Amino acid sequence: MPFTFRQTVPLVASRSFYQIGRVRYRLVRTITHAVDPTRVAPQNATVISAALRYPDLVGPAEVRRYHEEGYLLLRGVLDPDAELARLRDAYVVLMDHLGECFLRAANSPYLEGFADRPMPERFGVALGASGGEFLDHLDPALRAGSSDYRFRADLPTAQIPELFALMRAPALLDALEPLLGAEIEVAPGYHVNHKLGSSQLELTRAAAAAAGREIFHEAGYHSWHVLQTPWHADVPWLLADGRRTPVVTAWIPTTEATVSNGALMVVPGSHRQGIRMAPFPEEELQRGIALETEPGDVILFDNKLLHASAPIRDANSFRWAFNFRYLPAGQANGRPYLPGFLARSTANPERVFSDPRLWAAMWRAALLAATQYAQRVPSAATTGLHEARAFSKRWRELTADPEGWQELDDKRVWDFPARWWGRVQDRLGLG
Ligand SMILES: O=C(O)CCC(=O)C(=O)O
Repeated sequence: MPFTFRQTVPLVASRSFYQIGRVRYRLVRTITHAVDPTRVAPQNATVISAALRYPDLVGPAEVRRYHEEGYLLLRGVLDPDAELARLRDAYVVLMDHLGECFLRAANSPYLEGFADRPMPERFGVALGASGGEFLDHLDPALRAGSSDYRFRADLPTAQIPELFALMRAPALLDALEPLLGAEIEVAPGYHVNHKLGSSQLELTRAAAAAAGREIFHEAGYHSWHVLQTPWHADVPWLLADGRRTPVVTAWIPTTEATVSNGALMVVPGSHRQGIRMAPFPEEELQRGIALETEPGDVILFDNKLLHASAPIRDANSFRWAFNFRYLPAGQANGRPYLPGFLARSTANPERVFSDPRLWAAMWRAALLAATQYAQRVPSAATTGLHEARAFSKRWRELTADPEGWQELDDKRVWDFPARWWGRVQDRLGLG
């Protein structure tokens, strides 16, 4: 059965603040975030209609608000029936194909009738039967630096032309240009986040058990994708040399995202506190607001902004969002071993990257190399600024053009200059 979107409803939900009672506060704190999940963006939140397109969509006032609040919620930037639908449809084909591969490999009883299940169930079953490995192909950037990451060249990759096309969508770049300038690079780290309702999660666990796999066992990773996302900022996951780069995340829902099914939550202004990791002050998290969105809306936010997802209370919901990251061209992106590309340029329009097949080939080469030399991908947590700079510089030299990426399976690319590689090894305990 093809996946159909739930009917979107106008945003009439209360936008007023709710006080958190003492007892409930404790309960919420234990099971979700220390904020009232029913609290949605108040009337004066940074919400902008796309009735007028760039330069009116993000003008000087919005740029000021972005810097003050750390985010902008832009309504109707993308066309849900064109740009988003194309990607969604192609992604469903990819997910189904990958799902079937993992189900066959696991000899899963869930293979029977798989194609007849609704899409959210197919997703849940594939996730469970693969023990989460399914996600490593759909969203490789988060784990490609982990020592146990494995890219399987025999399976399809998420680098499909429709994903590339959405990353370069003119309306998205128009909205970003006032924030980043006219030279815009797409960062290598993109993510896809599905939030599963309890009925799908049950199926996921059952499919995992049938395959003898564990799921949600690894601190953070699979849980981050499909359970409630905990409060965090994105910046600490970048290598140290990328942490001062003004990265903007574009969060793009393909389904409606509400306070009951995992809307994105943000703490306005929290980006001004600099680079931080959990735990965050309770009082600060209580200022968190949920930003309800529909397909076509885009949330832009600073990578130092604290964000999370709202609890998933609807048992059958399936919230699905992509997020892409953008930065001013030429600055350190914090993950130099994965391929980004120039998406817009006034200075060098001829260098703007437009070939989805080449982009896919670059990712393939990068993921194979990261798999083969996994223990040599520097950890963001332990690699100092000096080493990070040297590492990025070397990768910029190696991969300045697509040829460089194609040659990454050559072992020599991972043989770093001994004078600083020794220090990285010491820090990582690899000596
Ligand atoms: O979609 C979500 O709920 C969270 C996405 C996110 O936090 C991230 O990828 O950094």
